[in-house]
Amino acid sequence: MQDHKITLFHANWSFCSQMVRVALFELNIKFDERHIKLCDQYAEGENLDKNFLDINPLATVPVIKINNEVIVNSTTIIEEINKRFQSNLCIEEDDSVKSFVKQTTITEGDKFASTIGTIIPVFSAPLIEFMIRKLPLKSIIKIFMKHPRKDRKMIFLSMYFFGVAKKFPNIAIKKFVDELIKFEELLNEDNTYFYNEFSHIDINMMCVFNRLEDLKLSEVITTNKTPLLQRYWKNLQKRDSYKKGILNYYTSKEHKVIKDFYNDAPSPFLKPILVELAQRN
Ligand SMILES: N[C@@H](CCC(=O)N[C@@H](CS)C(=O)NCC(=O)O)C(=O)O
Repeated sequence: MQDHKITLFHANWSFCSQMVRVALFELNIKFDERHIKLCDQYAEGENLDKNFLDINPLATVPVIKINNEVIVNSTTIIEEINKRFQSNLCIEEDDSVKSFVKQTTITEGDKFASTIGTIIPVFSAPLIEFMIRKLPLKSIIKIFMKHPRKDRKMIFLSMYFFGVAKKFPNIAIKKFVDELIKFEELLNEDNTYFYNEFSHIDINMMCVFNRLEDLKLSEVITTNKTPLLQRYWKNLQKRDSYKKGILNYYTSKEHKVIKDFYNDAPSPFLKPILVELAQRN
C-alpha cells in the first residue's frame, strides 16, 4: 500500500509532463491524473481556467498534489517524489549533477536556446504556431485576457496574428550542435546511461530525444559525430517507462498534427543542422 495519495495535473504532449510521468512509472508510483487541455493546443485552454489557476497561478503543467500539498515545476516534483518515496532516481547531487539536470529541461529563468532543454521549445515553436493558428479567435482572446505570463502571452499572440515562429529554430542551430557535441563528449563508452545507474538526467534526455523524433530531427544523432548519443538514446528507449510515460500518451490528435504539419516531408531544419555538425571536428 502506498502511503501518499498522488494526483498529477498534466498534458499528453507536454515536455515537462512527460518527465514527471516517466519518473512516476520508474518508481512504480500509483497516481490519479487530470489531463489539462493547454491553451496553445486546445480551444478549451483549461490551464487558464480559474480552477487550474487556483492550483498553479503560473498556468503551467505539470503540477502534482501529494496528499493535499501542491508542488509545481517538473524538476522540483521529481526531486520531491524521489525524497518521499526514498528512491535513488536523483543521485547525490553535487553541483555538476544539478547543473546537468537543469540544462536538460525548461528551467525557469534560463534564456531560450541557452541550453539543450530550452532549445527544445525553440525548435518546437513552428509546430506550436501551427496549432495556435488553428484555434478559434475566442481562444486567443482568452489567452489575451487570462494568461498570467506576459512573455508567453506575447509569443502566443504574435504566433496567431503574425506567424512569427517559422524561422525561430535557425537561432538555435549552432548552440544545439555545440550541445550535441558536448553531451557526446560527456558520455562514457562503458555506461548504459549518463551515470552508471538510470537517474533524473536520463529522464530529461529521454524527453529531449523523444521530442526530436516528433520534430523529425532525430537523424541528427545518427551521424559518425555522435555514436555514443545514438547508443544512449537506444538504451533509453528500452525502458518500460518510455512506453508507459511517453508513447502511451500520444493520441490521434498529436499524430494528426505531426502528419498535417510535415506532410511527410523532412524538417527544413534537418539539413542545416547536419551541415553545421559536419563542420565540427
Ligand atoms: N519549468 C516548468 C515549465 C513548465 C511549462 O512550461 N509547461 C508547459 C508545457 S511543457 C506549459 O504548461 N505550457 C502552457 C502555457 O504556458 O500556457 C516545469 O519544469 O514544469
